[in-house]
Amino acid sequence: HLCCIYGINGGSYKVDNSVGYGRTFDGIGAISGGGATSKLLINYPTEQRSQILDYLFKPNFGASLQIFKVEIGGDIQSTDGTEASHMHNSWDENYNRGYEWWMMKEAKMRNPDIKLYGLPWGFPGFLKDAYDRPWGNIQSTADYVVKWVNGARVYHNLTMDYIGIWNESPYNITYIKTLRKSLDNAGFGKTMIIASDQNGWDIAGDATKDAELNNAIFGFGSHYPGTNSTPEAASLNKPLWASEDWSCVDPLVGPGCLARTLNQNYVNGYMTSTIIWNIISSYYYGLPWYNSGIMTASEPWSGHYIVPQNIWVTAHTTQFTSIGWKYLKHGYGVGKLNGGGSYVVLISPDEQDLTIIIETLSHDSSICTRPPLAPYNVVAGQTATFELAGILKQRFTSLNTWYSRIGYYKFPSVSFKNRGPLTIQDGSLSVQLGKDEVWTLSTVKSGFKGSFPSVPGSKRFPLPYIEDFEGYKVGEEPFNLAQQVGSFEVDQINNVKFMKQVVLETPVHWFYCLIGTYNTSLNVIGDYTWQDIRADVAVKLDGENTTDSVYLSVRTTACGCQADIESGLFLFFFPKEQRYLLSSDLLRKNILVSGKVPTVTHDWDVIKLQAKGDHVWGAVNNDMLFNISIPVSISHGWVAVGTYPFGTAYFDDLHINPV
Ligand code: 147
Repeated sequence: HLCCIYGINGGSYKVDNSVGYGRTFDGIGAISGGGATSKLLINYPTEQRSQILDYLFKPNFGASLQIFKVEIGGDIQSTDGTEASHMHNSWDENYNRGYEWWMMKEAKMRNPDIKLYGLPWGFPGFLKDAYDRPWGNIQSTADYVVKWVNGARVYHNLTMDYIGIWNESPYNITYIKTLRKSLDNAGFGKTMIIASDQNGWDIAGDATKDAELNNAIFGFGSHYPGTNSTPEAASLNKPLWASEDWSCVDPLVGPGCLARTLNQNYVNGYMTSTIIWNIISSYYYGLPWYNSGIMTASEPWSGHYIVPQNIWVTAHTTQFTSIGWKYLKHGYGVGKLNGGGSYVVLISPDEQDLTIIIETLSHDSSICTRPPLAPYNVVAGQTATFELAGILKQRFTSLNTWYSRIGYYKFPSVSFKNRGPLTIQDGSLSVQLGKDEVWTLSTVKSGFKGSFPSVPGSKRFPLPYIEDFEGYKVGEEPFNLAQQVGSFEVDQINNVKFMKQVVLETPVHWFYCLIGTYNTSLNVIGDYTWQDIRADVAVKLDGENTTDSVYLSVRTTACGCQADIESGLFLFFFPKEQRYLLSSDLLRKNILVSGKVPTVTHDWDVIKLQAKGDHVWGAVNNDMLFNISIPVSISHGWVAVGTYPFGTAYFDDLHINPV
């Protein structure tokens, strides 16, 4: 009786490739973008920056990611900010904007085999149709994406392996076919289309009815699938991916959600890749989904960073597999454990290496952000015996063991501990499994828990702060200024550098982010907890396509996709009309005070704003405009600048001081 040998919850599990293989493993990845999630990483001190990138990308060191997915910037707010488009306008092209190019090169430098995947969340305004979608001129939209793929090759020597459609937004079948043809025509026949990066598998239904569509698509990618796909999606013999998953903020359940998902996306849903949102929480505290990266590094001024257990949970799979390995078949090396949890077995193409990954995550320590998780039970202890058959039995006599226990309030965690070799006797191998554990048993010997001697301590955003933009190259996006709506880049006239807002019309917004439907821009900087603060900025409207008003804001909590409903003290200056207004919101629905501006130079005019205690005063140049009491609800926040509506404006000499 099995019950007497293994205990009531024990089990014996076949590991056998003589029946053939399951699907091919496509790799574990993570996403930079959707949006601006890596914003603060690029100006970290070089030493710490390199360490962080090692934890993410270096093989046999940390998360050792196998796929790197990035946002194709669309000049739109896409969760934590806006990533610049390579084409702000139909007449504009630039392949050096933002930080994704840089980050892809850092990834490739560490791991030349890492696969790259690009996906737009939104598109610049010139591609917008009457329904606020990019399908008015489908060829133009395809050309726009192909230009990005080509820019990657020409300017950065980066080959895009995969390309997506439109993040979590309605797809267009003609567009998918057109994109395929356009990629082929431009020589990118090897850049594969993943569709459709939505929640669900509707695209598979369309592909069953349309051979050309089916041929255009390499694999189906769904978001937050809750480890499940559909029989229809699985029937088409295409890779199925969880092309965005996880989004955990909570350090208590994040690693557990990840461990369960990485295994069970294959066990339950036949998904051969899981791509984690997001790769690194490098955005200000106070922005949405803070700490929702597999790592956190949001203090470029201090160099401080955090390496959470997520890194080591990822390592349990990535350090012992490669893209192209085969999963065994369900029931022959893939399945659920009798006492709760799951296991997967993968084998290298030459059949010389074998890796078993086991997780016993309980319900409460592995709840993901979405979807809801139905109740299930995991026992406190169970013995799992793996019975190798056929050539596997002949070939393998010992496996290296790596162990983690997911920590939560009751139990301390263990992360990626090497427990030495485990002997396989006559094809049989037993492990005692506790609850909330992750195990890797593998012939691969290169597993390694990377580390660095020390990490600098955490510090607050440094004050006083001065930014004159002279240290940047033209076209660069200034550090620390976290553009939320609109795109801001350094420009130069007569040897003077300054920051310019360059978006001229409302872009095609990301479907889930309605702030992108408004005609206004916003760029935040500093510390979300600032209360008493003084800021000055020089502004200028010059040349064509200028905006009507520019603003400086303090105590602003406006950010992300809900920037319209948050508050702040926004001092709007209308140079042409020589007037100002102070509102407590970005959209100027609540005006606190307004009036004339006595002196306007129409050259560089300086806006000054100070909040101290319950009073705020503002000035333009040397004229004090108001000194009034602050509504009690407006207590803290970043400093911000922006325009209303879109249109160009220059900003220079931003000074922030404590008061
Ligand atoms: C996703 C986005 O693709 C990411 O950029 C990021 O915002 C992430 C945060 O969890 O969420 O967007 C989703 C929006 C809505 C749903 C799922 C993902 N939804 O309603 O299920």
